[in-house]
Amino acid sequence: MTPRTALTIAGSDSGGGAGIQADLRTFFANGVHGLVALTAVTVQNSLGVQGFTEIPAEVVCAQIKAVASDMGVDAAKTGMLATAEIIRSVAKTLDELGLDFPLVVDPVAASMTGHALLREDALEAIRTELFPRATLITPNLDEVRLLTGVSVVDPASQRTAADALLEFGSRWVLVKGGHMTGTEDCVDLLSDGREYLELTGPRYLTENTHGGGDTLASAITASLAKGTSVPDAVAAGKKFIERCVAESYSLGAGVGPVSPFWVLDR
Ligand code: PXL
Repeated sequence: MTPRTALTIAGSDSGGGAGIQADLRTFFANGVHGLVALTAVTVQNSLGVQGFTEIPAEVVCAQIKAVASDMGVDAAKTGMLATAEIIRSVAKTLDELGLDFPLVVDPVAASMTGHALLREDALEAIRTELFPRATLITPNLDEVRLLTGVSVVDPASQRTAADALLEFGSRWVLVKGGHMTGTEDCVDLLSDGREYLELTGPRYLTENTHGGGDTLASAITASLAKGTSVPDAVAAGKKFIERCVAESYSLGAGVGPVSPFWVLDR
């Protein structure tokens, strides 16, 4: 039987833990066929990102058009987009395609080790060009602060951040609470401005969380490709990433990846 398709518009991680590598294995683990529009090639290992080269914007868009016109896209996600030009071109291409599928925008700004994955002015382009077209945006707390100026420290400020982010025009926002300190659990807040759904899960004591944000966003995208509602897709994605964090491993001298290997035993 032909599986549903999910498209990732994102960068490559030479260390194999984040970016399109994380997206493709997450799509596979969730039973959807992964399609790729590569935006950038990063040079990195567990110790950090040494640099990146972006793919020409017209090549990024040609990849999207090639797969959409022939194979069809049931859902898409964006990760590392590298430059404002790529972001503007992707937005235009999505419009040309009619954007008749769910779009998850993970506003990736920097790696966990603090290396910029976006050229300057590009975050503003994500906010103005992609958020209004997004079904769901999935910022972590650093990205929330960069995008809104709100520092999330408790449930009240998490709600303030959700409201501020929804002003940029996405249908739903998931304010991920994983980076909040002083809480025993990881509490994420999902909202469309009417519903405010708190998703609570365990916090695992591991340093090896490389690729965690990408894995969550792509697991959600896979569920959306299968026709799941946004709240159910986010709940399923959170369960998936929890297990991947619980089973993360160290590789290299720095930060190791989250792991979907457990699906092989399912
Ligand atoms: O996890 C964010 C991310 C996304 N995409 C690429 C990355 C990273 C983090 O390092 O390298 C290509």
